[in-house]
Amino acid sequence: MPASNAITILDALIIGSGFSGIYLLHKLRDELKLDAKIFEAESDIGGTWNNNRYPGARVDCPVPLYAYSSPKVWESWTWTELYPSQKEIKAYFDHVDGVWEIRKDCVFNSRVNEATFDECVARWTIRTTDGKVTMAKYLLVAVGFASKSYLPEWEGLDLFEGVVYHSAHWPKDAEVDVKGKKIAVIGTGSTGVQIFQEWAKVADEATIFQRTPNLCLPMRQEKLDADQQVKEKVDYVDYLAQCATTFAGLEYQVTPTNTFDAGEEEREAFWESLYQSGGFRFWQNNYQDFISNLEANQAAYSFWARKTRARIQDPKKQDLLAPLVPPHPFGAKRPSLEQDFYEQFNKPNVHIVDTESNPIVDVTPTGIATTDGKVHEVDIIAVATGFDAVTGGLLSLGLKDVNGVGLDERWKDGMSTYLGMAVSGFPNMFLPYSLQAPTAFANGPTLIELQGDWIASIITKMEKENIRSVTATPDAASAWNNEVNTIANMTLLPLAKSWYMGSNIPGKPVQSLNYVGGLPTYRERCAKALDEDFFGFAKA
Ligand code: N01
Repeated sequence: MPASNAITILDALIIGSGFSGIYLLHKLRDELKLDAKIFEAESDIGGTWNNNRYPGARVDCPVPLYAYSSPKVWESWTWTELYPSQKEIKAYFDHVDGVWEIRKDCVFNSRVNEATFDECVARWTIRTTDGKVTMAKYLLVAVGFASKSYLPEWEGLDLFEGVVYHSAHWPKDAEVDVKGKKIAVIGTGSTGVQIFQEWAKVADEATIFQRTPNLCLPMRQEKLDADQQVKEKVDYVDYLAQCATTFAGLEYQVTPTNTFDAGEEEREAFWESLYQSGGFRFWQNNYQDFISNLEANQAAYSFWARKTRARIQDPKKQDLLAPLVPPHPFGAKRPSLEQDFYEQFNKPNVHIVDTESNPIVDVTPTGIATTDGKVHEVDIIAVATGFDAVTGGLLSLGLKDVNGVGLDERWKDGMSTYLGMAVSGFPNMFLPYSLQAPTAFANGPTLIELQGDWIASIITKMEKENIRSVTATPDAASAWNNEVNTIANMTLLPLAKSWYMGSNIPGKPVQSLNYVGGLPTYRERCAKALDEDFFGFAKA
C-alpha cells in the first residue's frame, strides 16, 4: 500500500470479502487481469460466515451446492456434513484462500464511508474511515444481505448484569458457557432457532421469546463420508451445472401441478415425502400454487402444523409454536431448518414467552421485562433480532450518485435497480447478491457465480470497446422495478411482515427486496443486457 496520504489507484475496488467479493476478486484479477482489491471492514475473509459465529450457526443449503463450482476449489476439499457448521465454512474459506490467494489482495479493517463518481475522469473515489483515499474505474459492492444488524430500541440492555450478545456480534474467541445458567433467546428467525436448539440442551433453564412462530422444516442432517465424496466428484460438473438451471439453484424444482389437482390422499403422501426428505423441499419442491394460492398454502400449512404439533407434548406450547391458524402464509416469511428444535420444548426446563401478546418493554439488570409486568430473570441473553436485511449494509457506505445525492436519500421512499445489479446515476457500480435479484430465493453461490460472471462479462465488453462508463437508464430501472414488484404481488409474500419485504425494520419502505421470478428468467434478463449492446444502460 502507498504512504497514508497517497491515493491508491485501482481498476476495480470490491467492498466485502464474503462469497461474492471473493468470487469477483478471482474473476477480475485472475481472469480479466485487472488490478483489483477487496476492502473488508472486518479482520478476515468470510463475510457473513466470519461475522455470524453464534452457537449453532450453520448453513441451510446443502453442500456441494453451497460452495464454488470451480473444480480447482472442490477437487481438494472434503465436507464432513451435508449442512456444514459456521466453523467448517470458515475453514472452507481458508481453503479457498489457499487455492485463489484471496487474502493477499484484501485490505482488512477497512470500512468504506464515502464513494463518489467523477464523470470527467470516469473514476470512483472511495474513502475509508481511516482516511485513506482510493480511485477505481469499477466499484463492486459485495456487502451481502446481512451486514447491518438490527437491535430494537430496548432500554436497559447496557445495564444488564449478565452476558448479552447480538447474534451478529458474537465475540470471536469467547465460548459462552451456558451450563448451570438461565438463558434467554430473543427472536425465532433462523438465528434464534439455531442458538436455542443448542443452548436448550445444556442450560439449566432455557426460554425463547417468540413474537411470530417460525415454520421450521426438518433439516435431516447427514454426516458425509470422504471416500464417497471422491466417487461423487466425477459427476460434480454435470450435477452443479444441472442445479444451476433450476428456479432456485437447488437439486429440485417446484412441482408443476396445482395442489387441488391431486386428491387428498395423494396430496398427503406427497407432502409426507417432502417432509421426510428434509431440507427446503416442503417449501421449494411443493405444488406450483403453494406460494400464490392462499387456500393451497393453508392446506400445506395444516399438514405442517399436524406434523409439528405431534412433536410437542404440551398443548399450550403446541399452540404457540405451531398454531392451528397459520400466523402467515407458509414461505412468505423465511422458514428455517431445524434438527431437534421442537423436541427441546418437551423438557420441563424449556419455556416459551409469547411476545406477540406481551411485548418486551425493556431489559432490567437481571432479566427481560414484558408488558404483563413480569421480569423474566436470566443470566445470559442472545439477541437474535436479525438485520436491516439486503439494503442496510449497502446504504451505510456513503455512496453518492453523479449529482452528489446519497443513495439513502435517493431511496428514502423506495428502492430501485436495474437487474438488481446497477443503479441509475451510479456509473460502473455493480451490486452482486443484493436487492431486486433472486438473492433470498436462490442458493447463494449459484446466484453469486451467475452475477459475478455477468459483471465480469460486462466489464470485459467495456474494456474491449473502450467504454469509459455505463449507467443504468431510469427507464430500464423503472421497468425492472415494475417486473420485480409485479411478480412479488402475484405471490403471497406481501401478506407477511418480514425482511423479504423490508417490513421488519420500522420506517423502512415496504417493497419486495427480491426478484421472485427465478434464476432461469433472471439469467435471460441479464443476458439481454449483454447480447443487445448494453441494453438498459447508457454508455459514455
Ligand atoms: O433474523 P430474522 P435472523 N420484539 O429477521 C424477532 C439468514 N440466516 O437473524 O418474526 C420481539 O429472520 C422477529 O420477530 P418477528 C436467513 O436468510 C440464515 O434469524 O418479526 N421480537 C424474528 O423472530 C434468515 O432469514 C441462517 O415477529 C423481535 C427475529 O427477531 C436471515 O438470515 C442462519 C423484535 C428476527 O428474525 C435473518 O435471520 C441465520 C422485537 N422488537 C440466518 N424485533 C442459515 O441457516 C425482531 N424480533 C443459513
